[in-house]
This record gives sequence, C-alpha cells and structure tokens, in this order.
Amino acid sequence: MKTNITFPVTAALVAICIQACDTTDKESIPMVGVGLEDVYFVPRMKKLPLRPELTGSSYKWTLTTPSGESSTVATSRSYIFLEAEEGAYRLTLHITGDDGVFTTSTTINVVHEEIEYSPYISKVYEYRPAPGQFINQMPVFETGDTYETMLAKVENCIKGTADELISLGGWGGYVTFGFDHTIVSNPDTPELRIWGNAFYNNGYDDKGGSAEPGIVMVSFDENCNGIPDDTWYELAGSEFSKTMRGYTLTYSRPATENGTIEWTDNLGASGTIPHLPFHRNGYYPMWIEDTEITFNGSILPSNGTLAPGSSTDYILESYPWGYADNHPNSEAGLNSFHFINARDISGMPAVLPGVDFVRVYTAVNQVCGAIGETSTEISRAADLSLLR
Ligand SMILES: [Ca+2]
Ligand SMILES: [Ca+2]
Ligand SMILES: [Ca+2]
Repeated sequence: MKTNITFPVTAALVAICIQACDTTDKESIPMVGVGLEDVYFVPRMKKLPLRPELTGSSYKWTLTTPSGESSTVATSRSYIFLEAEEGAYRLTLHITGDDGVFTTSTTINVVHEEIEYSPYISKVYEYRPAPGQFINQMPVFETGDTYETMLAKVENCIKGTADELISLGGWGGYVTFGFDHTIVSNPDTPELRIWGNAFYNNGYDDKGGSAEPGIVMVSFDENCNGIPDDTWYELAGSEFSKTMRGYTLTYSRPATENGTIEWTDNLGASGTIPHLPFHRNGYYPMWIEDTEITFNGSILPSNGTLAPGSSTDYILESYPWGYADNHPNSEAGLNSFHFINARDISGMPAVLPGVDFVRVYTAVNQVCGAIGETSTEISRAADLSLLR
C-alpha cells in the first residue's frame, strides 16, 4: 500500500453528516456539517450517527475513551457513536482508497442531558395482544375505542411508575415500548428489568405457581428514525435450546362475542382458548376488525403441570431465567435481562451497541383447566443503569 499520499481532497470537503438522532423528536432536521468539525457535543445515551461523504475501499473508526483506552469500534462506512459515560472521547477515522489512507479526527464531548432521563418506559409503540381472558379488560375496552386509544391506555398503564398490569393474551400477543434515551449495552451487567405479576405457590417445593413466561426481544434504532422498524433480536433465556423458532399461529374471531377462540398453527395443529365462566368479556381484541390475527415467533415448551395430588389444579412452573412474568417481582435478578444474550433470527449471538425498543410476547401456548390460557402480563420496565 502506498503511504504518505493524501486524497485529492482537503479536509474542508469531507463532510461528516450529523443527524440529530433524538427518538423523541422525529421532526428535528439533521444538522449537516460541511467540513470536519473539531468538536461535537452529544448527551450521554444518545446516538450520534457519523458518515463520511468520502468513499473508500475500507474504513476504520478508532475510539479513545476519556480514560485513554483505544479500540477499533467500526469498520463500516457509517458509525453510530453512543456512550453512557460523560467525558471527552477522541474519534479517528481512517479511509483507505486507491491513493492511500485519509485520516480525520474529532473530539466528541458526552455531556449530561438537559432534562433528566426517566429510568422507566416513556413510550408504547405497539400493542397487539392475542385473544385471552384479560383482553378487553387489561386495559378495558370501551365502546368507541380504537387501536390508537387502546395504545394510549396501554401507555398510561406501563409508562413511568404507573404500574398497572396489561395482558398480552395467549401465545404471540405482544407489546413494544421504549425509553427517553437509548439503553446502552453493558457487557458486565444486565441492563433491563421488567415487572409482571408472577407468583410462587406456597407449599410447592420448586419455583412455580403462576409463571407465564414472555420472551423479550430488543432492537437498536440503527436507521435513527425513532420507529421500531429495525432488526429484532431475541434475548435467549434458560430454555433457548428448547425453543422452537419460526412458529406461526392464527387465531380466529369467534362467531359470537363470548365464543371459544379457535387457532391453527404452521405445524398443522389446532386448538382453542375456551371461554371461562368467570371472565364474561369477549376474548378477541374488540378494536381489531380483521377476522383473523396471526403471530410469528418462538415458542417455549409448556410449563403447566397438574399440582401434586390434584386432578384439576395447575402449577405454572418458573423457568430458571431470562423471561418476563416468570418470577415474582421480589426476585430482581430473575426479572433482569442482559443484552449479551441477544440472538439473531438464526439463533446466533449478536452484539448491539444499545437498545431503543423492547418487545415482550407471550411465549407458551397452553390452557390449564379452570385458570384458562397462559398469558404474559407486564406493568413496568426500567433501564437498570439509571436505578443504581
Ligand atoms: Ca428505526
Ligand atoms: Ca396471565
Ligand atoms: Ca402473569
């Protein structure tokens, strides 16, 4: 490789595009720097997307932290700077082209946010529950409600510390939420906690009672548009090796509001969610006009078993770790989630710089006698780094 040869451009012609990547304000116009800025300022836990206009055959971004540690952080043309710790970071980009290597550097000052972040959910993006005994109840559907009004109700339930449970219904039903900042990945400790309503039965030796495990998925807003339209990753839990991916299930609207819910899956199986005598509401989401609802995802083995000595009472056993609504809220560690467990669609480990969107869905497909279908509930979530 030739050295000591610069590109036939000057630094003034190199544009590092700066896009204000604030998921709370999609209207903010990207600020484009023409010429290389010496200094940038960005709040902690906010993304700073960087992309040179200069084209090369390869790129290398090297970051030096405030404590002086240097490492290569990207070898792609674009790089999204994201740091949780305040301080001055030195970023260098090497672009290799036909005529040699062009090098440019900048200082990025990570500063404290102007308005203090909330550790808790700030926005609910989607609520797509499957049918279930608590659907249209948690939250309550009222005449005139639409998808938008139901979404607002769900947000009121789980935003901040409101702590009102929402139900996701049977297998596949989900909710998608986010925070007022990016939860930055931390290889050393779990980053996310989710609250539900699981409990252990007294007198039962193993951990179990009402565990309704939900799979947690995470996504990084890599196109910086504030919308969950990016790649999703499943957080592997203790049952990952027994999890079947690529499961698809379709529920049909019953002929009458209080009718039995029928479903079919992509394995050729079919079944029902029977209507329980003590939950008289309709089980099919009443704001959904489609006559079928289809979900895709992973399915966990069933966790319901008949209680010892009983022919009617069920124990829903807790899986060891890695699922929402699977252990009581008093078990903080067992309701915490670590992004190092992210897996891509083929089940391979994936490294995420941070998480902007979290999705939880009911992960078992079972009906347990008089307690009916198993349905994940959640009431709150938090960025653990802001609770320490
Ligand atoms: Ca996006
Ligand atoms: Ca439930
Ligand atoms: Ca539950």
